Amino acid sequence: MEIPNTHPRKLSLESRQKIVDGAMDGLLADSAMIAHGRGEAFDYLLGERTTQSASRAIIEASARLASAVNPVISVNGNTVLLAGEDAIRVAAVLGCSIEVNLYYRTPERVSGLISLLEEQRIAVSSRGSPSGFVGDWTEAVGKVSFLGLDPNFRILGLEGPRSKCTEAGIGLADTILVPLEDGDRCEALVGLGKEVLVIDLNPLSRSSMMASVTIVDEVSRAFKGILSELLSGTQPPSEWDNMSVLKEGLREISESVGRIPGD
Ligand code: PTJ
Repeated sequence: MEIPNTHPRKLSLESRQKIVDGAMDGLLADSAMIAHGRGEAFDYLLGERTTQSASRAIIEASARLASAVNPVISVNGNTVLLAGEDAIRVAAVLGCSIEVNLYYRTPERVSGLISLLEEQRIAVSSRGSPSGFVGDWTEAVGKVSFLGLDPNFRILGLEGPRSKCTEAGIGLADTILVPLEDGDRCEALVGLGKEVLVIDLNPLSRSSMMASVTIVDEVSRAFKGILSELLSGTQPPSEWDNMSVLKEGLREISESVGRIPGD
């Protein structure tokens, strides 16, 4: 359905449609719509904007990604549907891999999501380089590896299929960017000594609280913010008090009262 540009909830309705289409194509977990609805509710409370505290977290996460030796971007079903192209742009700038790592893992979903990423790669390449990028964009985008199909490694401290990952990706990574992560896996990755950078609209989720840096923002907005930070030059990582930034996020939610979403 074509949504007119003037519709105040256009972006939100388009995101919903991506999730509906992804579910019909068998790419998403059965509970993906519940997760999306929870995210939408928090985004509504935040005023559907990147708040000041989220901007600070984007700057810090970008600094840590830029200074990482072996960064990787971990994606699940919702992330590929909502922000796959944005994730590929960030991976191309960083020169890192994207690993499909699912909570509700089936080989069919992993291969379906990797096929979708391959389609998105073509679109990202053909739309040209983002402003500030120096180098051969087509080559940088072409070099991004999509991992996850043949897991050969386990995340220690986690039971079952969700512990499966690849050694070349999450296994050897020192820094992992994980949107919409689950709390247990986040805790296990932090326990392994990795830097875990989470994107989650819910500042009270276990992953938000467990992460090294939490970006309380919508996944596609957060990736766009990271891309722009990486391309404008990052500072070295700083001392970071994640809990105080999460509290600031909660304060910003209460300050959104009176703001009309879409404004
Ligand atoms: O694809 P899979 O199998 O890995 O499954 C993915 C889901 C998302 C279904 C699974 O990880 C899950 O059930 O997640 P949760 O526990 O519901 O957590 C999702 C978190 O992401 C919640 O805290 C939501 O607020 C948040 N969230 C949802 N949509 C967005 C979001 N954060 C940022 N941007 C969004 N668009």
